[in-house]
Amino acid sequence: MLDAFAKVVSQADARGEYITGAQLDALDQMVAEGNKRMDAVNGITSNASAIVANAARSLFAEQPQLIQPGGNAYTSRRMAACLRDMEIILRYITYAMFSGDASALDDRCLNGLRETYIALGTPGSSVAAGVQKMKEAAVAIVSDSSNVTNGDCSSLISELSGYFDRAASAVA
Ligand code: PEB
Repeated sequence: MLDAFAKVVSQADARGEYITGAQLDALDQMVAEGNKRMDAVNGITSNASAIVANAARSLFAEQPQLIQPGGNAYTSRRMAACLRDMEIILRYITYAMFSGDASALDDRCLNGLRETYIALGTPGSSVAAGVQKMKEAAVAIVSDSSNVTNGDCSSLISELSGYFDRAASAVA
């Protein structure tokens, strides 16, 4: 599991080279803008239950077969597993956002997840649709400029969106 700093070190080490000026500049920028990143993580983390519940509600409204008898989220056991899965995926996305690197998300959550859903008979495309709904909610929270010092969050938001897209395409 790497963060943005450890990633640069491991790449430099693999090539037997010093850390480049461009890499230092990028990390310097990340430190300088660290408060925005922490605010983004905090905003998602403290609204996690609402993000998950609203995304699930909206997914089931669009794909009602999931909650009908025989559906993949039918019975409270499967419904609970589904909400739990969405929460797990969201949690790993917050780790990626916090560390500025996707490796925690990749290695500990997404690796093998598609195969797990195939084995379970759970439709990965529906999980991906749920992840996209969580993305919309998370981006709205991070973009909300009320009660915070205003600044440009566009690159943070595209990084964040990228982690959701990565999770969605890993299972779709
Ligand atoms: C992944 N999900 C399920 C299982 C596992 C995961 C390993 C099987 C074991 C169990 O039931 O607990 N676990 C999960 C995860 C990690 C992990 C992401 C990462 C570290 O360790 N059903 C739907 C929706 C979707 C869904 C489309 C969006 O209709 C999910 C939610 N996951 C779902 C369901 C089950 C499941 C299990 C319903 C139960 C399947 C079953 O037993 O029939």
